[in-house]
Amino acid sequence: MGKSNSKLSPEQLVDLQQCTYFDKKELQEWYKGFIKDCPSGQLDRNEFRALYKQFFPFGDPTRFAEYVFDVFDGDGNGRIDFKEFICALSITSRGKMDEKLVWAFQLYDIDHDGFITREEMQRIVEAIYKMVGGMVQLPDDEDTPEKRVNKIFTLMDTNRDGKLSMEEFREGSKQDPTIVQAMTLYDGVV
Ligand SMILES: [Ca+2]
Ligand SMILES: [Ca+2]
Ligand SMILES: [Ca+2]
Repeated sequence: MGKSNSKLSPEQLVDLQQCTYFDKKELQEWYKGFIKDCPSGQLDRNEFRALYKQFFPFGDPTRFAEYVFDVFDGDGNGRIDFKEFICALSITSRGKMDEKLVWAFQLYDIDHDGFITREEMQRIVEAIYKMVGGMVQLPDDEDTPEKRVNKIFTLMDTNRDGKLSMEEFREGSKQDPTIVQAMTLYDGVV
C-alpha cells in the first residue's frame, strides 16, 4: 500500500516530460486528479470502467472501456499506473497525427497480430456505438456497425484481402480523418 503522495518527484517529472507533451504544471495537476480518483496510484479494470461511465452516462461504455484499457495498460499487468495513463492521454489529446494513428491501430488490432480484421473492427465499432448510445446522429450509410465497417473496408482495404495493414490504415485515415477522431473521443472528455 504505502502512503500516497500527491506530488510527483522532480525525477518523475523529468521522466514524464520526456515522454509526454505536458509541462510540469499540467503533469502535477493531472497527477493530483489521478491520485484523488485512485489513491492506490493504479487503476484496475473496474475503476477504469467506472471512470468511463461518468463520461458516458447515457450509453454503455463497458466494452469500449475494456478495449481502451488494454491499450493504456502498456505492460499488460492488468493495472494502469500514472505513467501509462498520462502517456496514453498525451497521445490521444496532443499527439501528432501519426502517433494517434498508431494508437488507434493498436486499439482495433485486438489480438496484436499486426492486422485489423473485419471482425476486430466490428467489435470495436459496436462497442463505440453502444457507448455513445443515441447521443450522436449518424448518417444513413453508417447507422449500424455493419454499415460503418463496410464503408471503412471499402475505403481502406485496397488490396482486398479482408484485413487492414498499418499502411492501409494510415493511407485510409488520411482520406477519412473521422476514424481517428472516433478514437480520440477522449478529447472533449478529459
Ligand atoms: Ca500496467
Ligand atoms: Ca488482428
Ligand atoms: Ca488489406
